[in-house]
Amino acid sequence: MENYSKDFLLELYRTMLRIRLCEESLVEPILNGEIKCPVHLYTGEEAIATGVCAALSEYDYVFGNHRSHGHYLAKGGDLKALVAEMFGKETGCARGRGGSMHVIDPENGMIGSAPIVAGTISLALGAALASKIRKKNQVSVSFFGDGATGEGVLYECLNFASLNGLPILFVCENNFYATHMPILECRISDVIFEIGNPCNISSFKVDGNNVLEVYEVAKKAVEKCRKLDGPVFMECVTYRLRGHVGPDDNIQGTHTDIRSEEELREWGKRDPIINFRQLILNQDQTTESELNQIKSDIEKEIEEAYTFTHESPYPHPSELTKYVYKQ
Ligand SMILES: Cc1ncc(C[n+]2csc(CCOP(=O)(O)OP(=O)(O)O)c2C)c(N)n1
Ligand SMILES: [Mg+2]
Repeated sequence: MENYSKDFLLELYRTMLRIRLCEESLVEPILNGEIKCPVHLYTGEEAIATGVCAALSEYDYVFGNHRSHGHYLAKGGDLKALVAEMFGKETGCARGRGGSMHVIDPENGMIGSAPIVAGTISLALGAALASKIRKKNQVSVSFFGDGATGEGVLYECLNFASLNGLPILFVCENNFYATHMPILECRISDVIFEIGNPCNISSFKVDGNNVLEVYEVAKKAVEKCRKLDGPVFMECVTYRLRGHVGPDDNIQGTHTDIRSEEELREWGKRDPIINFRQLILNQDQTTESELNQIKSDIEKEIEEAYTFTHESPYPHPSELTKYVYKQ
């Protein structure tokens, strides 16, 4: 392990835990029906958004998908506005009109997310093209799942990005399932990073549950992109510890989670936050009490976000179509 400052290590820990606790706070309101939009939790995958976004500047851009709370928070998105969005409030990050799958905070470089699988990859590409033309020195990151490798637009974007030397980092979060479809039922291989090779894109396979490994590869990738020596492709291998949509596909009565108990147990042992916590404790980088303080500060922030949300109004019915595009 390189020599990281204590502040940096604690910041990585804080970011991952903040994502985890914020999302876990949504579980009860999802189950009791207070939250009405579909919610795809990022639980277990926090090291990817955290490691990649730690390598970015505030001016860089991030584009997400249907499972993007982690990308939003790691890029500096406002936590209060995220919670308010889940409850459909006017103070939400998409003014209560978008819900969990349309989280956005342009001021902090989270340019948007959308549930169409692979739907934002070409948007990230466009942002990277604009950055190059305008000589802005900004890097665009496109986060997508293994399921997006079944969409043609990804391959068009890889080709175009390489052909034009665009400053874009493709980050594939390979959690081995697309909804309830195991990867080997829809792909000839469960190894993804090689799809960058035919386009001469530097491509890497990374342990997506190891935040330092993600950060180290992302940092070099971002430097390469910034020099217009990119693009770069990262496959981050991970696993979701919750259901595809909602906290647990079984609890919700649908019994659609076909993953075995044993597989879940094995991946549970590779929890990115628990393992990183142990690593920094073992290396005497921190103490239990410091880590507990971080946790209670986050819990307080989340509590305040709920007060803010419950005190916020719903959008006025007269504004139902206000932001709907009309020709
Ligand atoms: C174009 C398109 N096809 C199908 C769907 C339905 N759908 C929603 S999420 C999903 C699976 C996505 O899997 P993956 O990209 O691996 O992301 P994960 O949910 O595993 O994070 C599918 C097929 C969709 N939203 N868009
Ligand atoms: Mg997947």
